[in-house]
Amino acid sequence: MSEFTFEKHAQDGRARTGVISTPRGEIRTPAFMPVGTAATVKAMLPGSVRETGADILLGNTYHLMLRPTAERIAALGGLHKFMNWERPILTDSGGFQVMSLAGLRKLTEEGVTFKSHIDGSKHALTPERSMEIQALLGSDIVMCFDECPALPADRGRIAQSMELSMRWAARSKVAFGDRPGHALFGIQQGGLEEDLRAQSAEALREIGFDGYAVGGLAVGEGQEAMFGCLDYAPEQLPEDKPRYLMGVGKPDDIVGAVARGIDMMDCVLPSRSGRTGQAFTRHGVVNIRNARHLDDPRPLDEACGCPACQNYSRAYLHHVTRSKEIIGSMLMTWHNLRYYQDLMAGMREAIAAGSFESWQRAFHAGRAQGDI
Ligand code: PRF
Ligand code: ZN
Repeated sequence: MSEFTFEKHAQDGRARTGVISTPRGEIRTPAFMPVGTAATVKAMLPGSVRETGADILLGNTYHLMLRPTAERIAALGGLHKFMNWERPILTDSGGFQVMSLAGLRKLTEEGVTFKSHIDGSKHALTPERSMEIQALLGSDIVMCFDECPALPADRGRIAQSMELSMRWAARSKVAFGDRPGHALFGIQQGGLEEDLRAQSAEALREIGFDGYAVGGLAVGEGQEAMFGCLDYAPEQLPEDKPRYLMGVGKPDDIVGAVARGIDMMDCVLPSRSGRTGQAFTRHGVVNIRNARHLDDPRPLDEACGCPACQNYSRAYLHHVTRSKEIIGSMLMTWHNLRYYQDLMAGMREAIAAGSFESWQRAFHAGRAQGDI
């Protein structure tokens, strides 16, 4: 059992549920991957992240290559051992983070050169170097090196960028080589242009990957446009391989993406907004910093099994968040990650039961109840 496989267990409409098997454990889909950019899911111990229900974490080539470096992590036994998370890890390939974080970037056919956002030092990333770094980290699911243009962009720019990403995808596949038990995912680009998305999907299928990501969305186009694209993009990709929507999103984005055939997602939202006092609940978003929680003895979400909801009042969470106490970040992050994982578990159950449509109606109805 050292293979990487995807088994679909049930389908309801376009929504699917199943299991990805890897030598480091199973990933139940649809899956939400908490973001552990710098070899930590901020404010959480790995055991706690697992307790929220996560099967897999996301790590970042860009951040880890700059600090502490991929070579150092490899010398210390790999990313799993380094951060004490023995289950699967997916790593993003770096190009997207270079474009959003690094200074002074230069893009060529070969790859991208850039200045570190940490100390201004100069670095280069190519498809070959990205594959090397992700192998040094010991990533279980490796992402192709791609380029993602910010939207809106004109069609010519989107087409050129997509074609470059497809040439990089072919180079990524060669550089990845043959690594049993490890998977390489292609990344579809093409903005909001249906024919460019189709061309991109065709190029990726031609190369052949273990899974396929929909990239280039949630980059400023808005939910309606993103759903418009997801009405066709997932179906352009192989039916029998996992489909991963990168960098999405809010709870209702996630539900809409699963309804359109997406199997995996990642987003910093639950962890990042936990640290700024925003909680996701069954009834909608709660800003715990708001003064109306000062004297509130109720839990954040009465239906939640997390330690923040089981052991503390909104008044306490308000106090520790306002006082910038570390436990505030810990409890709020724990709650949000648990909420996201409960959301995924609820969808998996509903899809398996063939009741995803009524599950979606209940999800939206529960959130429409005004002031919470
Ligand atoms: N490509 C890569 N990583 C990403 C994206 C992409 O298009 C996105 C877009 N939402 C998030 N992260 N490699
Ligand atoms: Zn909770």
